[in-house]
Amino acid sequence: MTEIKPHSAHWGAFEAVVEAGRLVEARPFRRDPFPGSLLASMPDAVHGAARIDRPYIRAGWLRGERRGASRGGDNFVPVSWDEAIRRVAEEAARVRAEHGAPSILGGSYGWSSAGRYHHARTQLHRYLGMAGGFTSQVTNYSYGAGMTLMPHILGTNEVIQGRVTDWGSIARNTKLMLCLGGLPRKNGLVTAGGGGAHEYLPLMRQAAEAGVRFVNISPFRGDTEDFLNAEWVPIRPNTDAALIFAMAHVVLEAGLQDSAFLDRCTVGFDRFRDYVLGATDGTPKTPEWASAITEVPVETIRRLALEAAGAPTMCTATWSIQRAEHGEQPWWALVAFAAMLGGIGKPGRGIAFGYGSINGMGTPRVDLPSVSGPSVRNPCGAYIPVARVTELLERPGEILQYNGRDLLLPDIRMIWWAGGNPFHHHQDLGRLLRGWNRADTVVVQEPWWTAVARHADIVLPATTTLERNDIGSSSRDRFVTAMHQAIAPVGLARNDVDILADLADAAGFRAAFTEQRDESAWLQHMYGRWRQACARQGVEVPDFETFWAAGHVEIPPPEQDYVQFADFAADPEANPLDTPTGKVEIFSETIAGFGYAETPGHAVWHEPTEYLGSPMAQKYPLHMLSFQPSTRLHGQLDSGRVAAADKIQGREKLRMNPADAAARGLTDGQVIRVFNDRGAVAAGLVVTPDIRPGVVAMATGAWWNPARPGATDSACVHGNPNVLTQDIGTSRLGQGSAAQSCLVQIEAWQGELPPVTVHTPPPGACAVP
Ligand SMILES: Nc1nc2c(c(=O)[nH]1)N[C@H]1C(S)=C(S)[C@@H](COP(=O)(O)OP(=O)(O)OC[C@H]3O[C@@H](n4cnc5c(=O)[nH]c(N)nc54)[C@H](O)[C@@H]3O)O[C@H]1N2
Ligand SMILES: Nc1nc2c(c(=O)[nH]1)N[C@H]1C(S)=C(S)[C@@H](COP(=O)(O)OP(=O)(O)OC[C@H]3O[C@@H](n4cnc5c(=O)[nH]c(N)nc54)[C@H](O)[C@@H]3O)O[C@H]1N2
Ligand SMILES: [Mo]
Repeated sequence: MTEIKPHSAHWGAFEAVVEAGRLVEARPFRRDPFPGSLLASMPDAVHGAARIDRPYIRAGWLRGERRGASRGGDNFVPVSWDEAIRRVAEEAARVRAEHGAPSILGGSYGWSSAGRYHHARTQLHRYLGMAGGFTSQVTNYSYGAGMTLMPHILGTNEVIQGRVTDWGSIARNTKLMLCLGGLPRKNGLVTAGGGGAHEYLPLMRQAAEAGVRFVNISPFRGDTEDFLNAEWVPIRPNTDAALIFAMAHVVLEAGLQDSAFLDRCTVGFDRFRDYVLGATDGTPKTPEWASAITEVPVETIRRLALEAAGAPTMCTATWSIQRAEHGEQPWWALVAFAAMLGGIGKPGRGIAFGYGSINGMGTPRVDLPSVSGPSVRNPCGAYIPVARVTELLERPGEILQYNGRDLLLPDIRMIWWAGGNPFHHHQDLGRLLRGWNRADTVVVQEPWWTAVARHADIVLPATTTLERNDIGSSSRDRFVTAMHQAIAPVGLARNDVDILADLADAAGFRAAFTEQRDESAWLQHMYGRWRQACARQGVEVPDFETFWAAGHVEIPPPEQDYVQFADFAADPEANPLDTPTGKVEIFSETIAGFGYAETPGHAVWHEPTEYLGSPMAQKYPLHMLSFQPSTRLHGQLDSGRVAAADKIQGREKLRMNPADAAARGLTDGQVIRVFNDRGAVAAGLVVTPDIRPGVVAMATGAWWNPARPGATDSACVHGNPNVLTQDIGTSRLGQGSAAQSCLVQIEAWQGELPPVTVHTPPPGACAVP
């Protein structure tokens, strides 16, 4: 018998087709105009050999190895749920009593599920918050530097997170769209919280058909689709700020800046101008100056600057641009440049970050909240900016400077992750593991034997969304999806909330944790709250029963184009920005006041330590970009067929220019060794002129597979770029991930090629029968 259930994932809403208790197909949501390709991997992932069948404890931990233990190479021992719960409860209580609440790292960063009630990280935070507190993580890997900067200079993060000027307004008004990092189509496969409508591709196409001219400023031609007919400007990575300063220089020299806008709506332009013209540091930021840094021809810089000043222009940058050393600078410079053009707040003009970074940016929609789960305040208040996790583990008791504050780094004794994978998302994985091994105990809740589960002491198998009921919802999408349970839990997997409720029980607060609601009561409660919020904004949505039976709710798109900052631009006195001056802060007294040499009060050019112009490029002459994968969501679905079909001899692909391949005697399709002082990875070579010389690019997400599990210096045989990436904060202001600042060298893989073993259970563990 075939059953069909509505469901959703970050990679799209779908119908779960179930036969004999197994998911056999994830059929795209009928209303989706351009459903994503990742759904095909779901049956493989949900029922595959990488599922964790039951709870496990690391053999060494059972023998009493705690702080300083080596993790990742040990055997796992199967245990009952009762024992697993008892051990975790006892250890959490011991650590809390002996070392205090901040010694538990429970930030648990990661994407976990689209379902908002069973969202593992939210629930873990509730549990740990109620238990007395934990060290949390703030900001994110996506745009941590940008989201720390923007409130200072634009008074909002809406310019990154959406609602931004929509594509309709761009199609109708924009003549030129400058896209730093391009508009990668693959990023539109994903919506955090799940999406019913993948509208990014058709909306972008409409803008092209309406005559918008696109410029893809990126080392990779593939960052725009052919139908956009984009001009490709193959810039050197990490040099975008220099390009923007030079474009500003051209506009200033020609006297084309919008002085009326600058006077009325911004502060600090004079100081920016003095910097660009060289009055402050003796270096005029001319096109000649920038061309030497960026390798963009002088004539191109001049032409693009004059074109932007002469026609309605939208400026955008992908989020990737700021995941680099000094990643705050190109974004801040772009805000200043957009302000010079005077288009902020005008139809189809101005600036926004991430039109090319995720589905739903610039999609017309009514401004409504998403359905959200319950949350609890962290009573101990300890936190780090998320991407500083290794530093936290490395230097307890020391100070970390961040955004004007001095944070005391706690001594972490217990690490707890539910719904995220630091051995996917963090940089310099060998160094992370050395820090990780300093903990007494690591608890991981995961459905799959991902690298984070493999490096845990206590492994608690979690259900996937298909094994429970939930609601999928994103503030960037018009559909709210009923996620009906489609199959029974796989193996002995349990829901994260139920695991945590049992732990709360052991600590005496089950009733507070569950609020005495079961799953169904929680879903009705959350939906009811959202329905009320909609009603307050004059939007009527059906009651829960109607929603649940229909499988989704659709909020019709608005009829008017949305233009971000329109009220402000029309009357900045009446509608000030939420900055200290109420204006666009081209110079920020607040940031200058922090006294960080690397982030004075306005955007500046800093040479990154690792980029093609730095001395290190003598030894490691290739700049490696690690971008979001088209074949999965980060590490999720890596065990599925879509990701597998894209690999070369089972290794992640790396793109390289023919000139660089020829210089090394390398050919398309061969397995190569990518290395630097931090480590080495195997990869499958793709030779293509679409990537500029000197740059190579590799998707993130192949599960970390050290040849010698447990070693912190062993080559990854599968192709995880984070073995090689640099683990530094973007600056003391943003402390974001700087994954894109990474130099490497490449040679043919010599000798035997070890097999990829990371998609099957580790020693001691069994596959689900
Ligand atoms: N080099 C490099 N590194 C990067 C980036 C880059 O550009 N370059 N990008 C960064 C960015 S922007 C991000 S957002 C991060 C992403 O990093 P993560 O969000 O940590 O990556 P995911 O693989 O999505 O991890 C989510 C984990 O949650 C698990 N999970 C899913 N559902 C459930 C559930 O219901 N319960 C439980 N307990 N677990 C569940 C999944 O199996 C998966 O292992 O990576 C960052 N890392
Ligand atoms: N299919 C799929 N889509 C996703 C995700 C996924 O895992 N899979 N993850 C989602 C998440 S969590 C996030 S945060 C977003 C991330 O969205 P982004 O950060 O925008 O995505 P990336 O693919 O990392 O980078 C986009 C492009 O930037 C270019 N680039 C890198 N460095 C530079 C530079 O210094 N200068 C210039 N000019 N260009 C550069 C690269 O060529 C790259 O292809 O994607 C989301 N969308
Ligand atoms: Mo992200």
